[in-house]
Amino acid sequence: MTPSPDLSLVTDEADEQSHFDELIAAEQRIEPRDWMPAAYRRTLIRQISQHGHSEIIGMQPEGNWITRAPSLKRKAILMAKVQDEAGHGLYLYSAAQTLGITRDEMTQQLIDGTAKYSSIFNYPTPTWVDMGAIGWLVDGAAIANQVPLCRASYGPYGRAMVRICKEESFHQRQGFEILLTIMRGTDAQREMAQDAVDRWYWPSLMMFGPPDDQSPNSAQSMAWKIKRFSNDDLRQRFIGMVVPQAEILGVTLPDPELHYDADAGRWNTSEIDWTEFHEILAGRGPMNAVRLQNRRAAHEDGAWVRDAAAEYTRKHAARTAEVA
Ligand code: BYC
Repeated sequence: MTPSPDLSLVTDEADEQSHFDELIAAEQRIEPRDWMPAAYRRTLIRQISQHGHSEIIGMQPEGNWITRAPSLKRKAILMAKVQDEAGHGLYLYSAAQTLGITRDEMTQQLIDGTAKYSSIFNYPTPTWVDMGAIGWLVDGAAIANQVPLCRASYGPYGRAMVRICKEESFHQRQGFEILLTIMRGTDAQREMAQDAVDRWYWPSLMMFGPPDDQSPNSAQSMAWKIKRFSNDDLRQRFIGMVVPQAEILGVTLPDPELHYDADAGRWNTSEIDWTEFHEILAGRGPMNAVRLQNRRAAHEDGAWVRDAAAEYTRKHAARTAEVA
């Protein structure tokens, strides 16, 4: 005899789904113990863990300059910024862990190259002025992308983003201030600043992801209110933000086509080099191999710390059991 299907389970699942849909429609937050569709959970794990990896890998291009910062004050500021990025990585990994993935699994995906991290961190930082350009443009793009994520429908992600955005906004200002100081210097310094802006402008625009018509995840992520704006809309906002700031700095954005089309209400730009973007995503950017190699080496060098912590936990549990 064929067993009859358990209709109560079907109804439960349908009820859970409609409760989830109602929460999303009412701008309520989904919390870790709430029911959620498996694909929503997978998307969040993908985005939050990749975001965490970006913060951790993002420590390298600037960490490269801590020992060579031009003054004690600049060194202290840069160290604080890089430490903030480690903190952001940890908040994000913690948020992802609430969805059922472990920190070990995420780390493994990063070091074996199966998880992505932001394309932007695969470019070199050959000069001190790059610290200014990164702060201004890269952290500026991060803010444009991340402020809407403070309203992400998943509670732990949205709450982590609130603190992260506050710190990013300090990072952006320190970068702008480095550039402003250098632009008030000699002609050679101004040329260095322009060169750094030329190198970082286009990669910053790529941080927002592929164009909307080539972004497979956007529609569903926006329906779930994880993403609040499309990749192209956020890119437009960012351009609107940096154009007046470039004027104040006295640098030129390296796009001769850039102008505001008042009728369309949009910035017109030259075509972004998406081939370069896809090469980087495929692991063939200028610094991909170095970034991953450094991360792998740091993980291996830290093995003794993990072993010691595990051994301490084991001994502590054994002692507690003895006393009991
Ligand atoms: N780089 O369908 P799409 C920081 C991938 S940290 C690499 O549009 P989605 C900072 C995308 O993952 C900056 N990969 O995807 C830190 C997807 O691949 P999978 C990091 C990219 O998720 C230290 C595929 O392309 N910020 O600012 O809807 C110092 C198709 O894309 C990139 C975040 O992570 C990219 N640029 O939208 C200073 C923010 N773009 O996973 C600064 C949170 C796309 O399907 N993340 N891809 O294999 C997001 O907002 C979204 O995930 C994205 C992409 C807008 C990035």
